[in-house]
Amino acid sequence: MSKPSILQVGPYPAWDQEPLDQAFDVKRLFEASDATAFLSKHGPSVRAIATRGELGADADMIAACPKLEVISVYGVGYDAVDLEACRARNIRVTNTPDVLTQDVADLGMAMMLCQSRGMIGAETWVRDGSWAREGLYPLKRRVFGRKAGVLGLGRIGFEVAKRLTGFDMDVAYSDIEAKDYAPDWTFMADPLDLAQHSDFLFVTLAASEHTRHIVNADLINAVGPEGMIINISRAANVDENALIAALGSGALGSAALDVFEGEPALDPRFLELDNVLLQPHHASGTIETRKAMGKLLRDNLTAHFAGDGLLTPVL
Ligand code: 8YV
Repeated sequence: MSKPSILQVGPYPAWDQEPLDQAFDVKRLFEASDATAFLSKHGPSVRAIATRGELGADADMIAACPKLEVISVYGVGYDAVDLEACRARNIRVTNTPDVLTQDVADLGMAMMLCQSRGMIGAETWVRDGSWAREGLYPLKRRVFGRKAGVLGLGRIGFEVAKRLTGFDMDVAYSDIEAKDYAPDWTFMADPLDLAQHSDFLFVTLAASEHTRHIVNADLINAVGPEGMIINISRAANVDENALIAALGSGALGSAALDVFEGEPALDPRFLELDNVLLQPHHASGTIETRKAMGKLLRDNLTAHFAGDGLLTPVL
């Protein structure tokens, strides 16, 4: 039997590429110099799309694949997949939840600690001889015992809140409704109340058109000049213009960001700011998690073509 044709939107590590190539007839869109011509040529035979969280699959890509049955996302976020186009054609969608939760929460903690304690500057202080020349590194703000807010108490937000409890923090969260699995944390229905409460505001919401710019100028200003916003979700959840303005004026103390509008390009104004920690969208980027994500992506495709139920369906 011939192997099903799949469209691969972005690269994967070699340990994923090899088994993918063995199981499927893989059409590598990311290697094409002319994506439109590539899609016109190969789209008609494609039965599945293998993509990544931040790359997704837009309406044009889906339309170019008339025999498309399933989209498998390497990532928990599927906001970049046009779900309406999928629903209209009964195309299944899968993602890779759970396997990445702990690592994403860990990076959130690392970003908070790194930025609050000025670790990047401290490293430079040692390397460039400032320590020997000028003495003690400037004092920074503590983390433990302060107030934290988690905006979106899903899988990742829950693990973030759990870790914050370990820092003896006063933890509150905001979500559509209070969660019965979070009895120890204060529920605040209004994200603005959460921002006012927070020295550290974690953005852990699954992105959708409903959450776009939910972290707006009012929320950012409510976190305030002593506060920090940590975004490990999607850039679209935060109004970047308002964020850059508040970081520039000091209305917001600092930020730590793993995601950017238009990434991997980013607004050059971020590079001018010394109160923001910039990370290259790698919260799930450990060898262990990426291997698990790759396996789950393939297992979903295999299950689909075997006629079994999808392991982690979105649609
Ligand atoms: C990316 C992500 O998929 O899980 C998500 O939603 O955005 C990430 O895990 C990862 O960076 C690989 O591209």
